[in-house]
Amino acid sequence: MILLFHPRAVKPRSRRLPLAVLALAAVLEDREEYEIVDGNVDDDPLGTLLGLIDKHRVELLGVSVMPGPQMAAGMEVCREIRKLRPHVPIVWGGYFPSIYPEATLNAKYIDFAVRGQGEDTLLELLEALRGERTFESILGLSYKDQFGFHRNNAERPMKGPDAFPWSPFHRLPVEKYLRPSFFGKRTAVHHASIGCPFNCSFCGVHAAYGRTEKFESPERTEAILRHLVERYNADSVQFYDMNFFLSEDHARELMDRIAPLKLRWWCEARVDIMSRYSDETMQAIRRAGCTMIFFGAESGSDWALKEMQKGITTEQTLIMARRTREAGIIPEFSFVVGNPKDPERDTRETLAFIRKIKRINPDSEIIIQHYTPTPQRGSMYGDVDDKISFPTSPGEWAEKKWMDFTLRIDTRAPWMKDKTKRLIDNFEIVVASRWPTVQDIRAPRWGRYLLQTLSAWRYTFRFYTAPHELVLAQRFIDLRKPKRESL
Ligand code: B12
Repeated sequence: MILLFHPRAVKPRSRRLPLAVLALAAVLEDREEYEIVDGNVDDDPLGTLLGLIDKHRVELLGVSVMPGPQMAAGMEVCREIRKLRPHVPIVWGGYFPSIYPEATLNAKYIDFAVRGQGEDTLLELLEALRGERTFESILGLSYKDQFGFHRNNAERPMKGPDAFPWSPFHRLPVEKYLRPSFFGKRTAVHHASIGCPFNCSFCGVHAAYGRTEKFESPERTEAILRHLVERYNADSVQFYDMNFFLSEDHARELMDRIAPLKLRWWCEARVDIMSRYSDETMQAIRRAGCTMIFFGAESGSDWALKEMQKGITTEQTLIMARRTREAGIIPEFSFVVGNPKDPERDTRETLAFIRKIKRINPDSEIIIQHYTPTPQRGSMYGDVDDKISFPTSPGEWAEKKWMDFTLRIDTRAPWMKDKTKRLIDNFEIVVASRWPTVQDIRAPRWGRYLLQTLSAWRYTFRFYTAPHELVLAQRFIDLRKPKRESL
């Protein structure tokens, strides 16, 4: 039997269908005996895994690991399994081992790390464990050889989603995953592509997958969504693709196909691409149920955007602030503030830019994070390699300091003065109070009103220093922060 383990990543209310293990389950279905254990629904995943190991001949424990709290949860369970059932081989896959294969293999309790797309690598790893092929022959695999040396095989070229079967949703208690959100009462998730063709200096996607994006056919996206609607009563969906929209023709076809499903949905897109779309396409997107679009605006400085290789301009962000307002779609603009080259100037210009966006479209949701580098396949932008020494094991990544780094709470970046960090954090508190996110469906109306009233004078007079009263009020109301939904 193969065990697929998805360690706990979020609070129960933010639980979502675990797409990574579902994608792996799809290639095991009807071919291998397997079980999925998800720490987001199972309060005692260690006990469940041990029970399964004792009952079946378990050939492999596959663990899906994103950087952050999910990594720490996976680490704890795997350590125990190695201690209590040392005969079970353990493989980690997902963004953590893809970006940090060396740190992954430094853990005694991990035997293999799968980098990038995992379906074929998992099947080939099973063959190798059964003596049917060599470990050297498996693309995308990192492993320890018989002398304990780390071996990193060549990258695996990516296949498009259509090359693999559908997710076997019936293997999970789907109703537990369709949670209420701003978008609906039963919100599903879907990934209609894989990878990203862009090369932003701070992002982990091309570090894990290289620089291509492959799309699912619109027919298949429609069919999967229809299944989620008809079989599980999903009424809304979050698309997790890095770029839900690339070619305008593809977007139009997909919109025409999904409009009849009457879903309300959220997706991620780019301002450069969408600012070129026609008004008719924007309307088709709205008619198809698009409610909110997340845009990585990243900075209010064109020089910083160029430095980060983002490939967009501030003008395009402003265009999309206006066009989304006209179309009746809420834009969510995310910023990574404090560029290593000139963090003070970037911060100053970005804060002023956010104020400009709010004037054009006050409904814009704003996400502010510190610029946080992610190790890349090549050298890192901003000479970060010389300035930060990254952890060398999962245990070190799980320390508070590095958890704060991963969660972009405090990157402790050597280029950032404390004064600048404080300014960014205080500004974020003031903006989040002046416009409490619509995505927090639990925040009471009086709470929103209180925050708006308390913060109005600060925003008007640009006085962001020491907003203690707002911190207290946000805590009292327990205001949710979009994109910071971890434990
Ligand atoms: C969904 C998602 C989430 C969800 C949770 C998902 C979950 N694991 O439960 C939420 C919203 C909670 C979330 C939170 C965070 N996320 Co997130 N998230 C994503 C997102 C949008 C999609 C991931 C996904 O489902 N992909 C679809 C599946 C099918 O692909 P996959 O995960 O890559 O899986 C494939 C392979 O990796 C591999 N594989 C995966 N697992 C395994 C296991 C085995 C055994 C094998 C063999 C293979 C294998 O095979 C799979 C199929 O090919 C990605 C961006 C993206 N579009 O990829 C960011 C992303 C992964 N997140 C990221 C980050 C940073 C975070 C946060 C730290 C953000 C924050 N500031 O809080 C938190 C921390 C989460 C935590 N608590 O640990 C980064 C990670 C890279 C980095 N820079 O470190 C990404 C890449 C976003 C980005 N552009 O930077 N996230």
